[in-house]
Amino acid sequence: MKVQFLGLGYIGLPTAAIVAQKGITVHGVDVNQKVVDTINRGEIHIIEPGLADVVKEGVEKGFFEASVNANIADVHLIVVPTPFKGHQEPDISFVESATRAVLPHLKEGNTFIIESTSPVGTTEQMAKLIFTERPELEGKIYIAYCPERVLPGNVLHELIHNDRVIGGIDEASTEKAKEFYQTFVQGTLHSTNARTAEMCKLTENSSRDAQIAFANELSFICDKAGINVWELIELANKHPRVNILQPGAGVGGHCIAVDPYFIVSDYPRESRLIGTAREINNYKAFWCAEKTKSAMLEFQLKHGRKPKTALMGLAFKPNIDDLRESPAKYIAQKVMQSEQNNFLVVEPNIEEHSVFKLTNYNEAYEQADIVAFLVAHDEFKTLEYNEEKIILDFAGVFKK
Ligand code: SAJ
Repeated sequence: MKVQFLGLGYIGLPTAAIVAQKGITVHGVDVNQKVVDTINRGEIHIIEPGLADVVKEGVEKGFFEASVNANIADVHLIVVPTPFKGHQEPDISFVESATRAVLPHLKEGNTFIIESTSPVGTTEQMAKLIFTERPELEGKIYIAYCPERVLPGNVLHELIHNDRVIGGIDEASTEKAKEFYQTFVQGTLHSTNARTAEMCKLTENSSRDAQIAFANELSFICDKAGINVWELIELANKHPRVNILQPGAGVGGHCIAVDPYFIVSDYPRESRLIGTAREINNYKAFWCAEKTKSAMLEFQLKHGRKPKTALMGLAFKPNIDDLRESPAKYIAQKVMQSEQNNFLVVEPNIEEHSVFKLTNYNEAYEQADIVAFLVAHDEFKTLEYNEEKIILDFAGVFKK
């Protein structure tokens, strides 16, 4: 069996490497020549624990090679990004161009699988495209959708152990796609149709977004009501059927803050809760920035000098070095626009940053008058609560 991956990013590359580890021949395709060259040297261009070794092994043993051109294979996987265009509308043009790249190489008996997060109907749309361009293949190839659902930082483990939802355009396609995933997945493979599988991925992340929005809404209410939101949630969660998530500085990353819009843009009237959750979580970051600015102003009025403000954390969630789509970074940028000089920016998971001058977290905590915790990194939890400082604990660092 030969397997071809189109897209060698955060999901495509680890999946390709794991398949190659099984002794299956893998051809990886990426539009970026640099990415292709890096992989062919047995190196990687992204950060993910353990990945470097698996890629190196696959390349050295000759099971994994990359190229900018698509080729013939038995199984073709589309694992490219689906960004936004215009006003938060999903852009499936990468999925389409990857499909077009595979088109001339498709043969009878091939399996074509889309993993990219996609709006409902994308797989059927790509099937239509394939059968319009290659009508002789109608009924002779297998087409399915199977979303990835791995957590960044734990990708290698989750790719193998998580359950997968697999939806074909017909039952034969579902079965064929399952055969492929059986080669490396130890979790259960659940069968459905393509539209349900597409919606399932969007539902998983929208559900998490809505639950975080509930926690963030509680944080607004508790701030006004003079209640410690962390204590409140802990107590409410003592109920056997209540499980509230944690408020924070907002929702970041490339999935949870993005995927709900794939539903909202296609079904705006039906998805009011999902859309409102997005608004609440976006507003949370703005609210944290405003709270920090007010604290700085109050300090200046009271003490007759500008405060030193520590901004603790820039990553999009605790204990990672990923700053993309990070609410903490947005807050830091927003707060620092209004004032000059008196900031200490902290991110213990990165060495340096092109825009922010970084300070060690202990030093920043010691020197600052105002300390805004934007991410609950483990390092911050080792700090003693200091009554003399103005502490804005947006991330629950000091929750009991
Ligand atoms: N967050 C909170 N409060 C919480 C939990 C998270 O504010 O109680 C925030 C985080 O700080 C972060 C954001 O939400 O800013 C997202 O973090 P996350 O850990 O919930 O998720 P991601 O984006 O790292 O990965 C998610 C996962 N989806 C779910 O847990 C439903 C992952 O399994 C998916 O594979 C991934 O999205 C994806 O690729 O879609």
